[in-house]
Amino acid sequence: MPLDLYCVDPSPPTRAVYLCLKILGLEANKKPISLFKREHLTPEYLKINPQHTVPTLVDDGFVIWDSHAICTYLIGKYGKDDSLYPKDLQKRAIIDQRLHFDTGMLFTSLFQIAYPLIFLKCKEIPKEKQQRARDAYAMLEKFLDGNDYLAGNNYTLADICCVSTTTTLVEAFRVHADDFPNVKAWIQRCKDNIPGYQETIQPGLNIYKGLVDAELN
Ligand SMILES: N[C@@H](CCC(=O)N[C@@H](CS)C(=O)NCC(=O)O)C(=O)O
Repeated sequence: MPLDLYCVDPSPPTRAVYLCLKILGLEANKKPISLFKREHLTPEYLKINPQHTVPTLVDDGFVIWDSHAICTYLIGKYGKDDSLYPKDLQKRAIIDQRLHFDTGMLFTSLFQIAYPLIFLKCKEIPKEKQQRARDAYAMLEKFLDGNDYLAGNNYTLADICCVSTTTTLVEAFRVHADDFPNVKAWIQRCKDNIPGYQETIQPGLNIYKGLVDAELN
């Protein structure tokens, strides 16, 4: 079962896949890509993934990209049970909603703040982008009302993906944690209770923090 993963350690979607692999007890051959060196735009990489995003998984010749699609594929093919992504349609629908929220709201907010900061050296975050990030935290806060995790009281793929993006957004756009107590407690819960969190999410987050700190300090 040769799994190849094109990856960037500081990238939140990459680290969500690292965590999913870890929970599933899988190993992938890591193929690091440098966005700074524009290796995602080489003809070789574009042949694999014309959308030129990272992560991309190649499973014995089968290619799939987008962290959410990669994780649901891995769980479906290699998961020993369906706890991360239940087969029950309504439970699954809630998780899917959170995954789309990750793409459409959390990651978009992060990208709009971090890309200009890290790649274009723009230190000012426009007010509307700050507001969008606050709106994203506020929505997470609501999803977590009465729940320990994003889709109920057990961690699922929704938490794996969203916590990777949220903790990165927190580095790029620092809000007062007391304004979002549910989010703060959820992040801590994920750190404490999702096995493999520290080895998979934290090292790349530290690199990301270094990139952001270099621009902000
Ligand atoms: N929705 C995608 C987002 C992937 C994405 O945009 N990754 C960034 C790195 S964090 C990237 O590859 N950027 C380069 C590009 O889009 O050209 C996922 O979850 O995999």
